[in-house]
Amino acid sequence: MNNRTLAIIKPDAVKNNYIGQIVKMINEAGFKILGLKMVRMSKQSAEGFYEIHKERAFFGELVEFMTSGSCVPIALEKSNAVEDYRKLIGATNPAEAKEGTIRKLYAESLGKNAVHGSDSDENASKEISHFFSREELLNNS
Ligand code: 3AN
Repeated sequence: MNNRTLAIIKPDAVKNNYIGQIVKMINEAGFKILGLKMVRMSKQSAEGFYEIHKERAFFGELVEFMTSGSCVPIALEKSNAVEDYRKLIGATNPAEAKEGTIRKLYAESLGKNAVHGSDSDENASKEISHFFSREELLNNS
């Protein structure tokens, strides 16, 4: 069964000009792109998106970073999308990410870690809705 996940190319990777390389890796791993845009998130939008982390010590830093420049949210579809995309991006901390993963190749640090990936089907659906209306997804899907 095909399911969905939300990727975000974060401001560090956008600033470093890695959009093309990262989208290529996503394509080559067999994901279908349902939606893609470039946005500069407001503080309110970033706080809403990362609500589950609001009690964490790094929350302020995370919101500040995610609003520091434009990012590229991408809605993706594939069988086993959430798990397969997380395998493709590697561990949260790039120092622990496996060779050949997006974070190993393009992330700067634990905070500035190049890409986001949903952690469950339920969150994927919420996160896709955070950035995309139905009309903005492939064939209104
Ligand atoms: P992942 O993005 O791999 O799902 P989470 O959900 O644990 O990781 O963390 C969300 C985001 O918060 C990470 N992508 C990272 O940018 C940031 N983050 C996580 N832990 C830290 C930390 N200790 N210090 C700074 N930022 C962090």
